Amino acid sequence: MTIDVATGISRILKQEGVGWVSTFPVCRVNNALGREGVPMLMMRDDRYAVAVADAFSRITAGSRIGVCTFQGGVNAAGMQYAYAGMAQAYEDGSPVLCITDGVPAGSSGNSQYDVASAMKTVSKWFGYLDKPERTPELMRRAFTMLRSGRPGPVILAIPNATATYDETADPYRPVKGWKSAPDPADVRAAVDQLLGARNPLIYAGEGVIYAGASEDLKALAELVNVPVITTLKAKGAFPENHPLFVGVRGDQVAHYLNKSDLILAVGSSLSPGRFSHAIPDAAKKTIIHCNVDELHINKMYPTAHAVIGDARLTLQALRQEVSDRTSGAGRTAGNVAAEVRAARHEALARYRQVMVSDEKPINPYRVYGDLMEVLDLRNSFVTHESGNTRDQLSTVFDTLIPRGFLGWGNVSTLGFSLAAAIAAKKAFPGRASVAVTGEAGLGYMLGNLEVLLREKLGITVVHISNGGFAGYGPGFWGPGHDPFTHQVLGPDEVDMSKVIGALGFHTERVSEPAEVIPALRRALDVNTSGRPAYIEFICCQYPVYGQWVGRGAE
Ligand SMILES: Cc1ncc(C[n+]2csc(CCOP(=O)(O)OP(=O)(O)O)c2C)c(N)n1
Ligand SMILES: [Mg+2]
Repeated sequence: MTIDVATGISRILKQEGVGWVSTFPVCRVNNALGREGVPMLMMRDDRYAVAVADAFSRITAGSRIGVCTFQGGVNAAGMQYAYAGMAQAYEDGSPVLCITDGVPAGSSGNSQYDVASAMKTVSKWFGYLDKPERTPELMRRAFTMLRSGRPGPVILAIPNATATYDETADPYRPVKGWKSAPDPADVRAAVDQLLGARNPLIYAGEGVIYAGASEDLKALAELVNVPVITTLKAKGAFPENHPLFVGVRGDQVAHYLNKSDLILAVGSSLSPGRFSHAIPDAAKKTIIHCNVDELHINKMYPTAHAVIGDARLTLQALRQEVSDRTSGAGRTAGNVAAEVRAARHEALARYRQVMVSDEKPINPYRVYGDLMEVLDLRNSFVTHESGNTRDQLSTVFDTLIPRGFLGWGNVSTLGFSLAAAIAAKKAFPGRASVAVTGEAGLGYMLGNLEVLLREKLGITVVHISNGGFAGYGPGFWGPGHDPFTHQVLGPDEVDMSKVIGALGFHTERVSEPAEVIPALRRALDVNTSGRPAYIEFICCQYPVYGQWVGRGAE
């Protein structure tokens, strides 16, 4: 049967199990999506169209692929705006599928902005559908890239969505996705080193989550009796109430990174950035780097042993090898768990104190402590914003299940938290979904709040309202690093709960510490009937949080 490209793409997306597509108009496949009955989640800007799909892929660990469409072609206004979302997805390695209009034959070089070369800088693979018959081929390649190897965004540009082809000539079959297992010799070499180390440390990255390897990570850590740190993006890959869990950031993490003589990195790129640790004295440590591909091997730090393959298969192979060598006994090494507990206790004491503080304005940590109290940590989703909410939550928030918390941002682009909370609601409708933001993140999301009402997405936005970019200006912490650009109108001048309440959200403004829990409970309660909530907590500026090793306060 002869169909047009847009219809073919819509049908293939259905075959691939895609349940909805986020978008901001226009894109020439959208009408076919509508006709074929693929629901569209219309965001209010193109960056959010990408961000919601991106976050859906992250939260489901790529087991369900987020798909978005946006305007491209010669009039690539949508793409120019979507670029921010694409760059973020690429930076963080998220397997999102972006479909856009391609520049039609005969129009190349017409616009100043070169669509194809711009998109190639932010994608794992860029496909240009230059012949309608290639629709199944390019979709197959797209889903192969999305489901195999190192995760990253894929872009498909469709120059002529109405061109037709014979659907029966090359029938589409869904793509499974493939994994690779590590070389047994590399596994043996890694285990030789691991069992010979005095103070090994496991450094777990997001690859563990994408591989669905949390249980295997736990099993290996227990077998070898080795403490575990996770990256910001991998927060939750290891249960944070586990006796071997050190942390994501803070003094206890610095202590273990400094003390370690061997680092077993699994599923992390080991890229020291603004929101990850540098490895102190890297040249004096043995770095065993387990990664899905070679891109990150010998990057920044010398890799002593690489183990290349899927994180789950790698962890299983390491575990088997350790087990064989030790007759199942594993590695005994003193009371590691007691040492970890003591280090955590000492480093977190100052935060635990303010988590129960009665001071006014409210200390932000009080809100986080109470949030942990109110949420079922095994059946909820929380994410941070760029700014202090990221730094503080990633210091203290206990994450018990993978993606109970989404940490994001190798570079963290403001405004992503709302997209993440929406994606979490779509992925797990029964879970409470909370985005914690400051003023800046809130500013980015305002236009998109309407979506929550229209789509009846029961999400709570928690605003740590402190009248400025905490830490940028002067305060008890010192002069601040951006003293000319830190103040915005604060809760004394603007009542955001009224502004957002007028839209139709359930809103509250809370200035009493004792009211934090009741207000959160009311918000989560209205969420269950599909009504979004916004709670403004009048907070003090308190830019205190655990540091990254190798970075000063920024
Ligand atoms: C798109 C983008 N531009 C700039 C930044 C830099 N930036 C990070 S946090 C921040 C301000 C955060 O202030 P606020 O939202 O009030 O949170 P607070 O730290 O006060 O809790 C800025 C400007 C960014 N992360 N993303
Ligand atoms: Mg602020």
